[in-house]
Amino acid sequence: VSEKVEFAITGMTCAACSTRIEKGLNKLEGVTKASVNLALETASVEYSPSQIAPQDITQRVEKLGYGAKLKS
Ligand code: 9UX
Repeated sequence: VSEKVEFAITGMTCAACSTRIEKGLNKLEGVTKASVNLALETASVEYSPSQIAPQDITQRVEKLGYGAKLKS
């Protein structure tokens, strides 16, 4: 089973920021696909709910130094 969520991301200034976040999220156990859109300031993440929760993803983004807010 896989779920898809979108986050609003703040604090990205250059393309390397979005790449950093993408790599960081794709490394998380339970994340099957993460893609970050710099222009739209969004991250779209597919994950497996039995392994990880959206809050863990938010936390990871914050740990990388950016802001993340779950879009409902
Ligand atoms: Mo670009 Mo982002 O030099 O953390 S990587 S601003």
